[in-house]
Amino acid sequence: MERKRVFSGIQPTGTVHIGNYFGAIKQWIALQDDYDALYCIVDLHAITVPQKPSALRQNIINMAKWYIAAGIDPQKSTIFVQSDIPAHSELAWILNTIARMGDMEKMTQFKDKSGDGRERASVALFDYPVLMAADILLYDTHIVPVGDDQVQHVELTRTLARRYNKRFGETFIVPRTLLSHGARIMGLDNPHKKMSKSAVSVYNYIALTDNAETIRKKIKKAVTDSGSEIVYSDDKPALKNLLTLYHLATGTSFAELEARYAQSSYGEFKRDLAEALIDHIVPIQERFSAISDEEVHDILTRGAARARAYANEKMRAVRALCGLGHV
Ligand code: ATP
Ligand code: LTN
Repeated sequence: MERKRVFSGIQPTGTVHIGNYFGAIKQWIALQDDYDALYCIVDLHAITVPQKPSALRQNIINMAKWYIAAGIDPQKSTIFVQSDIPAHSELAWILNTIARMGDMEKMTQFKDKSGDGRERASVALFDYPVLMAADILLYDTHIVPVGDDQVQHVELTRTLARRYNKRFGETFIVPRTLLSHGARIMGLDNPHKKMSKSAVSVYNYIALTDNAETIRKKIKKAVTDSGSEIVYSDDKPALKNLLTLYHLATGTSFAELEARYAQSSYGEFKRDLAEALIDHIVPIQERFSAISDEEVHDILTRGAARARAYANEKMRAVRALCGLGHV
């Protein structure tokens, strides 16, 4: 029997942080054994805000290296670059014709990202979720593992799939979201907002490129809650976030961590947390440095060939159902 498909992607926009890693990449690794996994580097999404072309190119290569260094195995999974497959843009255009302004105006990420600059935001930033729907639907994806900020986009994808199927005939699989335990890692400087690569302060996140000294410094500076008890509770959002990171880096349960640190100060707890993160991240950094650009180019070329074959076939069916073209 054919394996079900998983699809996910990250924008090659510079910093990869532990929110991206624990919220997305880490669960991709677990899925690649049981699913036909496609992991994309979504450069067309990245240009919805201005990018420096030379930096974008480098970020694409680096993102592929992070995928591999973290444990995505190119023998098991298809790793590829979105813009290598023009069908993503073509399907996005077709889906634009069935997406409604009312659907799009509900999208909170656009509101967050455009903020006060709505009038100056690109049309592409507004349309971003439709391109994401195209990414997913093009490959008959069953499962989309993402952090919780993307759930609304997968919901839109489901709406568009159903609407298209109803209007033109059964074509797309209606996918579902898969959330991880690290689905929402919060900023170290503000536990009420998600950790983000577009944060103003570097003390918001721990990047996968941060060295041990930087990680120690950032964890030391991380905000904590009032009181001194180390407990996992909703009314202690900062500690909850730090305990989540500790759990994700080591696999130790919250109950065990609470017991271990029952008599400890925040300082001691943070020192151990920093070391746990360093132990987890340093081996990934070592693997990153060992991968050459040539190796990555080969992997991305092979990935694109596989993705293209599937995408082209799907687009032939889509065009025919819509009545596009002349043959
Ligand atoms: P930005 O914050 O600038 O929007 P980003 O850090 O969210 O960027 P993306 O490329 O948009 O980066 O996200 C890649 C993946 O990482 C997505 O699946 C997203 O849900 C996940 N992710 C991002 N931030 C977090 C976070 N703080 N916690 C958990 N998952 C996250
Ligand atoms: N919007 C996502 C990235 C993304 C994606 C996708 C994730 C683009 N296309 C398809 C899953 C499936 C984000 O991380 N901000």
